[in-house]
Amino acid sequence: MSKISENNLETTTDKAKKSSRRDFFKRTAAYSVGAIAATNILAPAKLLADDENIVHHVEWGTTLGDELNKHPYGIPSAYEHNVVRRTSALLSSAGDMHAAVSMTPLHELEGIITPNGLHFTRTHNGVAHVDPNKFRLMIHGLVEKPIVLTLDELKKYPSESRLLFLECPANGAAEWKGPQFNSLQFVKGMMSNAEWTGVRLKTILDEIGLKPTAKWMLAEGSDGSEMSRTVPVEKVLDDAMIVWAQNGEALRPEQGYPVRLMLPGWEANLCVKWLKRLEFGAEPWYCKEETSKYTVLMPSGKAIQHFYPLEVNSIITTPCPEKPWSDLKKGDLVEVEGIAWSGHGTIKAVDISFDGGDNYVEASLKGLVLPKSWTRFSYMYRYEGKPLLLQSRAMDDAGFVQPSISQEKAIMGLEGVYHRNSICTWEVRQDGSVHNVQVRTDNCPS
Ligand SMILES: Nc1nc2c(c(=O)[nH]1)N[C@H]1C(S)=C(S)[C@@H](COP(=O)(O)O)O[C@H]1N2
Ligand SMILES: [Mo]
Repeated sequence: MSKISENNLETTTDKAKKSSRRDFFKRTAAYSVGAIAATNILAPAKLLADDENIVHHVEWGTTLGDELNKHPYGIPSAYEHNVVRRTSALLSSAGDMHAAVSMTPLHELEGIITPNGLHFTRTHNGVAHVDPNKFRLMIHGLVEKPIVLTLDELKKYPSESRLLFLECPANGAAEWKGPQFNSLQFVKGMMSNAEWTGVRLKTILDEIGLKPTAKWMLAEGSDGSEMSRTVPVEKVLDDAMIVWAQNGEALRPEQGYPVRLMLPGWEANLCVKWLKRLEFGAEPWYCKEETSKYTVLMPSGKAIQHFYPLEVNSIITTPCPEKPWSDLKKGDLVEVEGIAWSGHGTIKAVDISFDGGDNYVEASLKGLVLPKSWTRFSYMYRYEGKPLLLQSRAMDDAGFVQPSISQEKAIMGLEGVYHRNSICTWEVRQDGSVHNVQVRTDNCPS
């Protein structure tokens, strides 16, 4: 296969520990064999008359279960111990895990909600632990009535809940130079999707009055990094939120407890955590995070500033390097699944290619299809037992289509760090193993 460039790096995920999940899958197949045979989704596993797991003799059925006060706050099954966020020394400041990122195990997620304990986390100075009684939010600058709010006061405003993705613009940054990680978690895990609850910033500003000269808002965090970004006032008045809840409970410390800024569809870096101050001004602040970082370097040597929304994007999550098709046999009907999202709006359609982008079929979108939120896509495929170059290509309702790697490189050059949204390719080999590769389809620098 000459059109792919190989990835030689070992995966950092622990495939060996996945056996408990695989056993469970087999057991389910055997148990519901009648229904499955009718639709011919799986070749029915051989039923063994002496399989003692089918009806009786399971150890949990012959003893008392746990007392209900054992875990006042619930925890996942011990068998799911391998479903965790992961860090990489490569994606940290010289291996220091205070200025680092931990990645969501996308291959283990179902639906579109990321459980709070699995939300990807990026910090510049470690996870701050804010005392909610000492929390204050100051809103000042070009406003009529500057205010300082306590947490209780903030929560008195009418609240709103929205399903929104959060993605670091550096998601997949290592991949600009060629395939780096043979892992979905490390290629695309700097993103998550959750239901966020809080107040629209516009609601507060309607009350305290924005001066007509206010064009920009500075958001500043209270953690040791005092991370700051400036946001144009149009976005602030459009759909910006100050949120205090995530999937129905208080924000996790990692996500900015007690309060963070949420800018739907925009770079997660702008969504300042452990929020302490919003200041309105006439000009952008040009903070460190928008001058030396989070600018987009173009081939000309010039850099684009104020580059905010995340582009239309998608990734196949089944199969993937962590979830190979090794158990499949020729003729099995199997579901290809993935996630699509766009900071510009709602996902319109997702195409899937099995041959590296020469031909595409349309996937179906399943479940909720919402703006600036993950959308699940699915395609039932008859496995031919042959090698594949699997790709997904998403389109949004703003008219954007995910570019090929060649198209993206032709415009953005090779020195990119942020906003990588080109089509990803999983190579499915003859043995069903899945590998992160890059496909060159037209004339462009490789
Ligand atoms: N105060 C503060 N806010 C912050 C950061 C930080 O280090 N400090 N990191 C930013 C970056 S770079 C990203 S990608 C997102 C990550 O949000 P998450 O950790 O909730 O996923 O938070 C942003 N907000
Ligand atoms: Mo980030």
